[in-house]
Amino acid sequence: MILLLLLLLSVTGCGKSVEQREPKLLLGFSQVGSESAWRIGNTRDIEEQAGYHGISLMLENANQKQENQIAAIRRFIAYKVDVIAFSPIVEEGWDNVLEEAREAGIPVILVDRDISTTKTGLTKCLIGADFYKEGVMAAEYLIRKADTLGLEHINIVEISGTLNSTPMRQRQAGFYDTIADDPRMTVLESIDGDFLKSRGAECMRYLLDKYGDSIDVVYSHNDEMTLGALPEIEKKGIAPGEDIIIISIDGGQEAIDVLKKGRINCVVECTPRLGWQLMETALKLKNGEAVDAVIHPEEQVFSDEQDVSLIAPRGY
Ligand code: GYE
Repeated sequence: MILLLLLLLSVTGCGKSVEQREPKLLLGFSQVGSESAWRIGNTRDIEEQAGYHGISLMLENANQKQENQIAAIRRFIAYKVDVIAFSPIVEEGWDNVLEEAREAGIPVILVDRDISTTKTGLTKCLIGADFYKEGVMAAEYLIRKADTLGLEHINIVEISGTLNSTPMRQRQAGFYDTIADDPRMTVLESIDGDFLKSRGAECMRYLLDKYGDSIDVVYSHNDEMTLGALPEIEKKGIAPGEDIIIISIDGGQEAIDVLKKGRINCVVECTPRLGWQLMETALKLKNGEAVDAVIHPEEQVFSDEQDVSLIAPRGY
C-alpha cells in the first residue's frame, strides 16, 4: 500500500513539474543594446518577469544597430514565436519587416520606444514612458530653480539622446515647449550624445571649449551622458551643481548618488521596469484579448528641492 501511495505521489508530482516547465507562450524580444544602466536594468526586468510569468523568452541584443534589430525580428518570424516585442532604436524604417510579421500573423508590441509610420495596424501597442512629459518636468524644474535663484538670463546646452529616437525627440519637444514662453531661457546648442557616457564627455568638452563659462545649464537626456560630462566640467575648475545647473533623466542609482552629493541638481525618473506590463500584454494577445494602445508608467522627479537622503535604493 505504502509503495503504491509513494508511486502515485511521485507520478502526480512529476506531472505537475512538467506542466510548470511548459511555457505558456514564446516571446521574441529585440533589445536596443547595453548602452546604459537603464537599458541593463530593463533587460534584467524583462528576463525576470518572463520567468515569473512562465513565458519562454528569445532575447536578442542589437548592440545599437537597426539592421541587427531587423534581422532579429526576421529570425523571430522564421522561428514562429507567438508574440514579437522590440524597442526600436530609431523611429523610422520598420514598415517592411513589420509587414512581414503581420503577414505571418504574429502580433508586435513596442517596448520603451515608438515608431513613425504612415501605415496603420503594424503594431498592437506601446508600453513605455511618456518622454514628452519627462521633458516638461525637466523644464518645469528649471523654471522653478531660476525663480528661486532669481536668475535673469539662462544659457542652456542640451546633450541629446540617439538622433531620431523617441526619447530624444520627445524629451527635447517637451522641454522646448515648456521653456518657449520664458524669455530668460536660451538654448545655445543641442548636440547628439547617443545616450553614451563616452559621447557625453566628448560633447561636454566641445561645448565648454565653445561657450566657456557662459553655460548656465546642462540638460542631458540620460544619466550616462551626464556622468560622462561631469568630470569634464570639473577639469575646467567649474563646479557642477553649483556653477552650472545639471539636469538629467533616468534615475539610476549612480546618478542618484551624485545628486545626493550635490553635483547633479535634478534627475527626472524614467523607469526601466516595463517587464510586468509586457508579459501581461503578450499573454492577452496570445489569448486574442484586447489590449490598451498605450501604457505609460507613473514617473517622478528627484531634485535638490527635496530631502534627497530619503530617496530609496533604485535597483538599477
Ligand atoms: O533614457 C537611456 C537609454 O529609451 C528610455 O535609452 C530609453 C533610454 C534611456 O539608453 O538611458
